[in-house]
Amino acid sequence: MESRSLLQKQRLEFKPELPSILENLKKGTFKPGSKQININDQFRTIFPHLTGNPATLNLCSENEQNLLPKNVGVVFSGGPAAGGHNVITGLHDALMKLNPQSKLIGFCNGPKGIIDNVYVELIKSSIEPYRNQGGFDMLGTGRTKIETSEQFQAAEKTARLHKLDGLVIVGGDDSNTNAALLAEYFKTQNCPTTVIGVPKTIDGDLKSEEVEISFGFDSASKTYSEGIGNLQQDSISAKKYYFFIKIMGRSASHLALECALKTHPNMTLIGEEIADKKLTLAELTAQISDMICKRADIGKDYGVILIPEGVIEFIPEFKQLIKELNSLLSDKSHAEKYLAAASDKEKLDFAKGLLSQSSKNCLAALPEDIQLQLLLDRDPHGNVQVSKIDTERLFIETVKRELKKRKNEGLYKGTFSPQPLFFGYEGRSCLPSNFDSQYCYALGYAAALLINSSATGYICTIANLSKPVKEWKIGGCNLLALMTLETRHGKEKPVIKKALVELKAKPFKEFQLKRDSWMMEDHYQSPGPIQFFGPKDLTDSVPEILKLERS
Ligand code: FBP
Repeated sequence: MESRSLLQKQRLEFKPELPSILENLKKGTFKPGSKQININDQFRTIFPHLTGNPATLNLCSENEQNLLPKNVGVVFSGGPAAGGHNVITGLHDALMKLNPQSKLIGFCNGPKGIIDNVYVELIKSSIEPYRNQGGFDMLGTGRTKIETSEQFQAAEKTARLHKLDGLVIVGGDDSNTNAALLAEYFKTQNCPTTVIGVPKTIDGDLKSEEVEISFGFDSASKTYSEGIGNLQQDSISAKKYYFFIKIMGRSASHLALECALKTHPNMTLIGEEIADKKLTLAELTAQISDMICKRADIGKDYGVILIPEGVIEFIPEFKQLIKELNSLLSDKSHAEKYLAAASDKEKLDFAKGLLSQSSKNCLAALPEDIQLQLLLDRDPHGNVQVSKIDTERLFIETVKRELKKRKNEGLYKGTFSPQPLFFGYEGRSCLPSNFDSQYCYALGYAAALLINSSATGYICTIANLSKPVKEWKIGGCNLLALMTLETRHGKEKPVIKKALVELKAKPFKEFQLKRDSWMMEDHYQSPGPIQFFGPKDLTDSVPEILKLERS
């Protein structure tokens, strides 16, 4: 076994609790739920087989059945998220309970492993060292998108070679879009492999009425909140720094909102609210500066500000700029010329030459390194790589300029010492919280049962997550129920709709109610590290947004 700390060894012994419905697996049967889905007509042409399937499936307990062994493949896709290993241990344990002759193989380093048929057989001894452990290192992960006809053919070849009854794709919105396309393709080719998705992403943006939350969100938000709580204590003790903390989470601000509800910082920007109010960079800078000035007036030259990493995509002038840059970089001939430019300066000049005047002005007003970060290559799904844009430094720069101006006008008398921080990757592979360990273990069982019932093009769902584990309900949701049409790389594509922060929903309302008092009065809370031992309300706590949404 690879090296494990004392705590990691203790975690190997943790036994995730199982929902009551999973106690006798052989009795488990899926029945169609009553929900209807409105399917976009264009989807009927793209997904002729999946459109006919029920929108939801619910696990019920019926007569015990004798089940045939299954060959199942599993792959991690996209960024790591705590709990992924338990999806595999759950899948393995459930398959063995259903029929010990079943076989599980894991494809390595993401979807590329399926295309290139790079795999490992997952047997009891190979999965044991990963129970309740963080990361995706059992298999590795990657962001390759299965999109060309050669890649689809290669995936089919691999599925047939291993006589796979089912393939489980553990991924976020883009990876589950891929799962739907693959499920449809296999059906078209009469390939018997069914495809099942598992909702993974720390971002929390893969959710719907049926998918209550994605796994990894709880552990990531707890990890960041520990750090935020510590910085707040530092801030109120040393009384000299403003911490500008960028919080990972791609476009959606769920993680920043969750951390704010857990820790009560002085200010938290919410991208979705910025878009709704059409707030410009200048207006946001003024808001932050106003708070700093008011706090300085009562002798407070310190504080904590949370900035969601995707905020830049919601500021109107940047939204337009990014749209123009995306279409510019998706044009093959432009992209080639851009890549051929010898220096960063030439790259910038080339891009500026193709932008509208307003976008050119917006880009030119930024520090040069941030200009270049905006021009970075898109990820394979066409997303701007927001984790690589130093938004926290951008705000520090604009606020610094504004405070200098106010000081010259006699409107600000404080001292401004900012510290930029980024909480990101450290939250993706931490030891999973009890919530994520148990949720993922149950998701693995759900995937095994869906494959056993030959369902395809479904994402595993678990309902009642804010209730005790025993009361969780297992199901599947037709991936088409989560899809919409979006422009990617300049073309309309079916994609899973990113779930953004709902400004009318309870979590944001709760934050809105409290934030004014947090701004001036320092109601800092330190949630501390993820707890694995002790009272259940500490060890088994669920995300605040889940509690508020589902109560
Ligand atoms: P997934 O959507 O694949 O789960 O990844 C989420 C995420 O961690 C985002 O929060 C972040 O913006 C991005 O991945 C970073 O990607 P990379 O690992 O390629 O730097």
